[in-house]
Amino acid sequence: MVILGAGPAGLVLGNLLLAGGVGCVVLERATRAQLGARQRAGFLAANTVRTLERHGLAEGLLRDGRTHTTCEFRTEDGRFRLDYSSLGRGEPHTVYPQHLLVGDLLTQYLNAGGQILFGAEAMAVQGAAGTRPVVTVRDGDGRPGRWHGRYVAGCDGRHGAARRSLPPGAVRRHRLDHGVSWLGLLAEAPPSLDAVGYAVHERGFAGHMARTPEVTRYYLQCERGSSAEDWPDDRIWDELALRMRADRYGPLRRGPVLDRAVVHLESDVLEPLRHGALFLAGDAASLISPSAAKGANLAVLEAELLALALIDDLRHGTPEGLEQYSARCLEHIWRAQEFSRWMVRLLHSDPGTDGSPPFHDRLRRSRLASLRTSRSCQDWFADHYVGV
Ligand code: RFL
Repeated sequence: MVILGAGPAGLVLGNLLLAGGVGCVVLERATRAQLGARQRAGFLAANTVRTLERHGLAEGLLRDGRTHTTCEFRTEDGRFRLDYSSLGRGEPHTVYPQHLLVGDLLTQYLNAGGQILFGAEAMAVQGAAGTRPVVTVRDGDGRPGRWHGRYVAGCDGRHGAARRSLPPGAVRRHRLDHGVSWLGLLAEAPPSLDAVGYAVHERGFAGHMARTPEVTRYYLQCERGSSAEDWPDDRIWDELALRMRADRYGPLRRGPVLDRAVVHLESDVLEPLRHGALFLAGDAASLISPSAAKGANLAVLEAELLALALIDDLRHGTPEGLEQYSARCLEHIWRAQEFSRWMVRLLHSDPGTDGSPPFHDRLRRSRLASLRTSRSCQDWFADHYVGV
């Protein structure tokens, strides 16, 4: 079994396959140091934590992760808080930075005797329609190589070799451009509030998410086409303070900006998530906007489904799980996509295609008002906000 990519999807899959007695190799383009330094997600759903716990992969996050229960909305109509852990199914998030999770998964994989090649870039998956697909690779010095397996798992993200190797017409790609860009940044500063902060302002959206006691992630909606260089530290902090209404609700705790990048909010879903012997999981299967923090959670869920199905097929000769893999994942993916789109429209005015921005803006305010006042809307929100 050949796994492309050592992100959350590839490493959960690798660990579960090893535990299930299926041999595999992980091919990872980055070096080990690069992998450990890539800070991305942080909010893990209760279901994700249970999944990792079930397979003995949650020791680090249970020890060092922090429970998170509340979000705060700051709008032109005032401020309100939702303790989502006491709404709906009543579940919290666990905040545990993705690079720490990836580090834990990697350590466990290696300790279990797992094989991984760093600096090995998969170039293409060939012969996926047959029973012995081949992955061509190039190592850090440009030397070519080839890996065979009964199956290949494409866990190498949206720009990986798995997607590129799909022949035209083999799968459909459904795509949505949300029409919004965010500057995502990590600041070496403690969180400024004990909640996820969502600020809706006439100058654009601003978001606040705790990562660790020393590091906080912020988002700032920015002009399409703007670049990270347009945003020096002072401009970032002044704009965050304005949009988060720091004068009214309390100052932000400032610090040096460690990392900044412009993210254009887009989503896509591939259908089906399989071409012959090639299976897709994580961002390679579906890209989801970061508005609802679902990407890493979906990656873990899909990796578990794929691992159990592969073990059933390869160890017990039962192929049904593999046949159902795509349909089962797509059900979760589309629900997450729907909620993520709803979040975008809660936090941004949809420019619309019908020339009536003020109408869409009133709809956004009305959505927020429902969330502020309606218990059933809050229960629905909590279930979708935390669940995958
Ligand atoms: P990854 O993590 O991108 O890992 C893919 C791995 O494949 C390697 N690779 C290759 N290896 C070999 N050959 C090739 N040709 C290769 N091409 C690529 C890469 O080096 C990499 O190591 O994909 P995976 O495993 O599917 O995991 C997906 C998640 O990383 C992603 O969905 C999340 O980070 C999304 N996301 C969030 N998700 C959450 O659940 N909660 C969050 O709070 C959250 N916050 C975020 C996020 C994504 C963000 N960005 C990057 C837009 C915040 C941000 C800013």
